[in-house]
Amino acid sequence: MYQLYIANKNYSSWSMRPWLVLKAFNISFQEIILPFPAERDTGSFKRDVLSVNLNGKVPVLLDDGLMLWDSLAICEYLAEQHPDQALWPKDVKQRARARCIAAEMHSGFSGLRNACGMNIRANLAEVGMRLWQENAELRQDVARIEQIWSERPQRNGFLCDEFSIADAFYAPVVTRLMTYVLPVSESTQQYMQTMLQHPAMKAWMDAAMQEDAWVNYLETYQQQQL
Ligand SMILES: N[C@@H](CCC(=O)N[C@@H](CS)C(=O)NCC(=O)O)C(=O)O
Repeated sequence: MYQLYIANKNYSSWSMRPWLVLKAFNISFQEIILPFPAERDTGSFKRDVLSVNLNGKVPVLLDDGLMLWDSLAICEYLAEQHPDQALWPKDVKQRARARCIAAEMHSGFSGLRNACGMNIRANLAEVGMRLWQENAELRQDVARIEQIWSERPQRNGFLCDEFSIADAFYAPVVTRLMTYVLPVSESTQQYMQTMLQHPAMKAWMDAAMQEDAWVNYLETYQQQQL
């Protein structure tokens, strides 16, 4: 059986992507959570990840002696291992679009990623309002994401018709738009609702809300309430 190593569901956006793909397509796997430490460079997180992956990061997928350490490569591998299922869209044009869309996320949007770290539990509306006024790179990234999302086919509401790896790649953006309450269009809000109703997305978000671990170095905008 596949083993997927991930970190906290509240904070780990790269972990979220392959986890959603496995769940959404009912592929059985064992989930191994390696929680981030409360303070940077403490605890056993680094040592535990390094024991499976010398790159020192999650997600990691293990399959029968094979170790994969990159979220997009993991999803590509899963798509190849499960050709009967449409992890990438079956339609060749939608599949090509889905790959472009996922690749753009995988290699870009650092303005959004750096300013608005994933933090599903948090409500950072005031921070979001300030960042929106001050940070042009953030506004540009969100505008580009909204453009990509607005080009989705209307039939099923997902980015390339049915739920695919492309949607999994943008799932952490959905949570960030909620956490920071960034001003987005009605069409964007509709896509967010479509995603939030997906059972795999719900399962991840519910689990994230249950977590209580506080990772200080990922809480850029909040003080821990003791
Ligand atoms: N390009 C990698 C990024 C992986 C990554 O940055 N993972 C973060 C967690 S979301 C991590 O493990 N950070 C721990 C660290 O840098 O010490 C991927 O796509 O999987």
